This record gives sequence, C-alpha cells and structure tokens, in this order.
Amino acid sequence: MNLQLNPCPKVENHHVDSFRPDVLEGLKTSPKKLSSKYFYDKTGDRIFQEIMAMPEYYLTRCELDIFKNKTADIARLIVPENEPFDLIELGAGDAMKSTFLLKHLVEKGIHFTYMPIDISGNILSILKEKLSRELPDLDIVALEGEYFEMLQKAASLSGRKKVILFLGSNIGNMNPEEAEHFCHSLNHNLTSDDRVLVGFDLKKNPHTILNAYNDREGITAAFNLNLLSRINRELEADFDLKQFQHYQTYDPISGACKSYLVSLQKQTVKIGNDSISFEENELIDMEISQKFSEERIEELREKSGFKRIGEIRDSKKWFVDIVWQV
Ligand code: AVI
Repeated sequence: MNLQLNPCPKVENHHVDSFRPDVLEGLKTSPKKLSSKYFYDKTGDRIFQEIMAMPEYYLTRCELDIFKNKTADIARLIVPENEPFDLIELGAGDAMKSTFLLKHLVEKGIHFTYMPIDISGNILSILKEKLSRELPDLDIVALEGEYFEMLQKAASLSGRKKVILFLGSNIGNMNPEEAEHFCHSLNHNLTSDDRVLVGFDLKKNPHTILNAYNDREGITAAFNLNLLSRINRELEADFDLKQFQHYQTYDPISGACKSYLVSLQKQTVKIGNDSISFEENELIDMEISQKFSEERIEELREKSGFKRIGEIRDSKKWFVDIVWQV
C-alpha cells in the first residue's frame, strides 16, 4: 500500500486535541506513563504496517486466517436478518482483515454502510481511497476521532441496527479495568439486538508472545521511540532518542505483555515551557498488550451485560473473534 497519499478532506475530524495535556500529565506522574493511542502518527502508522508484516507478529496472520477463510461464518454470526445495518469498525486502520468481509457482503448484495472509526486521519484517508477503488459499490462514511464520540456521531447519522467490529486484539491495549469499562460503555452505547465482534489474542506459549513484541530487528523498539519523536516535533520537546531504550516484558500468569522505555542516564527533557526530569534507569510505561484466557473473556462479557452469540478461531487456535449481542 502507498502510505504517502495526501490526506483526504472528506474524512470527518471530531478529535479534540488532548495530546499536550495527556503527555504532560503522564510524564509528571510516578511511574511515568505515555498512552499508546498516540503511537499512530504518519510514521507510527508506517511502523505498525512493518510490525504486522514481521514473522514474529502472529496476531495479524491469525485473524487474517479467520477473515479470509471463515468469512461466511462471520457473516452468519453478525448480519441482521432482512434489514440494512451499519457496520462500524473501531480502530479500522488499513482494514486489511475486514476488507474480506466487506467484499463478501457486497457480493451477496447485503445492504449496509461501512463506518470505519480511527484516531488517525491519515490512515482513514488512505483507506477511503483504497476501498473506493476496490469496492466502488461500497457505501462508506469514515469518522476520525475517539471511539465513543464517533459511535454517538454514527448513531446520530442513522437509526439503523449496528454491528461493531473491534479487531486485532485492540482491546488488549487497555488495562483490565479499562477493558471492563470499555465493554460496559460499548453495551450502553448500543441498543437491543445490536452486535459486536471482538478480536482477542489468547494466552499461548510465553516465548511466542514475547518474541512478537521483542523482535530482533528493533521494529517494535522504533515504534515506541517514535512517540518521543512525535512529542519532539509536535510539542517543541528535546528528547534525545539515543538516551532511551525499549524494554519488553510478558507475565504468563496475568497475561500482561508490557513495553517500557528506560532512561539510560539522569537527564532533563524540555517539553515546551515544561521540564521533565528522569533518573538513570527510570521507566516510561508505554503500552500494554493483554493476552486473554477463555475465563477472562467470559468474565468481561458477563460484567458488561452482553449475550454470547458465537466465536470463530484461527486454525492454530491462537486468536478468537467473539460475537456478543446487546
Ligand atoms: C494495535 N495493537 C493491538 C498492537 C498490539 O499487539 O498490542 C500494537 C503493537 N504494539 C507493539 N506491537 C504491536
């Protein structure tokens, strides 16, 4: 895919800029923290594409196996009977996996509008361009911004039944409390009979998981460090990237796979008019990529009030797409 296309003005932008306050608040707390939702600027989008193509990063291939080879099974679980609906994808990215489903639905003549929601206007522009070329008959409304704000926007645009896709184990980038709060809010933002399909990365051999986030080529390290470059560029900061090192952990008991940046020396970084001091070896908590057991997925469903409709696994049984209903 050509990632250098110009942003498309047709993408709606309702995203309020909270980058600076979030960064400053996170770096002034202890332990220091940055939100991985800010990884995805133009360079971050490109590095994430590289991550998805890495041999170690099995997640994308597993879910692609589901979307490519079990497309009719997905459609059977999510498509409402005889009524047009909105297919809303949270964090759509390049929609590599969902494009197989979109093609299937268009070919079957099913009436639906595809609404990709993403924080990255850049990736949405590229997606709109790609889909209008590959699937000219697809009805598409792209929404740039935060998930729930955009879900409400989507609901205000049409009162049709909704099917929400939340793929790629994006739910793993929330800590356990945030995931519970997210599923609960999702349930409350939908109406009776609406459905959600959520992708969960399952617990497996811990080496397999750690390798996916600790690649030898340092692509995941570059993905983390890119957030410091973004802060330098957009918030007039002076992080010296050579003085920060990526460190990855996986705890097979809790399923938490976490990435950190380690300050290699005692240093002070300027961010606009603010100064942030680091001790040698002080950490910045960058991202969680939570891995799930079946019991934990059931617990999440019960706590958020959804009914279980069905599930589809990849051939290795490493990843599961679960369908719930309000
Ligand atoms: C987007 N998200 C599900 C990825 C993950 O696996 O947590 C982001 C990522 N971070 C490092 N590698 C991939």
